[in-house]
Amino acid sequence: MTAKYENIRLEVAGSVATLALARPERLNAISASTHPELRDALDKVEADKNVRCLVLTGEGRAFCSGQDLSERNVASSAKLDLGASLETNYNPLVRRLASFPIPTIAAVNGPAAGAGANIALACDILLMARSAYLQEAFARIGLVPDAGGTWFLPRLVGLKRALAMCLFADRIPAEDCERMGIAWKVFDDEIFASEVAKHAAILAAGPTLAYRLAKQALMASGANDLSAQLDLERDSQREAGSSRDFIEGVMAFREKRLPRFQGE
Ligand code: LHQ
Repeated sequence: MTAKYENIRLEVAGSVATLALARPERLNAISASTHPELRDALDKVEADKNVRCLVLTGEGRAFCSGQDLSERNVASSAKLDLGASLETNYNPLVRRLASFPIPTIAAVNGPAAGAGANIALACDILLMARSAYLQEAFARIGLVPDAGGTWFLPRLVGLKRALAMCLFADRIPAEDCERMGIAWKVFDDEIFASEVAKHAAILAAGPTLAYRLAKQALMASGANDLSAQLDLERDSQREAGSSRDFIEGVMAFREKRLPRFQGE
């Protein structure tokens, strides 16, 4: 199934949904009209219970160049409220991706700059093509990192590296992203698409309910002390332990075969 939009493309093949930003002539910059399309596509993915992995990527040579900078007349005398755009569009998108009920892969096929970099960070797993890079480009245009960058980065790479990434606003090559733990894996450009497909297929065949609970627990860990986190793990395990996938997992282990998880 392929859904038609103006600025994005949604394709569902089996249990994997691929959502591609599709304005390659602007390196997939996000315009105001992209946001409602993204919301609609994410609604569709979430409503389709057969879909068990979401891949977010970009068409053409880029992943995403962030906010469309040609959209706003910054020189006009009317003051721009960039906070409103975050409040209405970017922040709900980042919250939604970070808590999406199925595993999410950012398939970073090329440049990911500004909010484009941070939207990738909001996904569960980053896979990067060797030629790709992340750039916290904000300082270059006199802005502050947004779309969750100031939350994700220090947790991923430590405060000092996060500061350097944001203040110098340099391009961080894929291999450095992998070395710092931002990207899970880097693949040569020629095999990138097939590796993304392989990784997505693995997650789409996994125990979706247990994945969701694991994500929730990991995301909650930053605000919890050990005792509260142990309580959360107990509750999560209680829920996972009553799932059909748990029964299947143990049966498969005993029968020395691969499990056939249904996601529930
Ligand atoms: C673009 C863009 C773009 C429009 C490339 N817009 N056209 C901000 C404000 C409000 C609220 C919410 O939050 C935000 C968050 C943000 O995301 S702010 C940060 C926005 N992004 C950036 O600052 C990055 C801007 N882009 C770049 O620095 C470069 O294009 C990168 C480093 C991504 C790639 O460089 P190159 O490979 O050299 O490509 P290019 O610069 O030649 O771009 C190709 C075309 O794409 C070009 O158009 P043209 O007509 O000249 O061929 C660019 O103008 C266009 N483009 N990014 N964000």
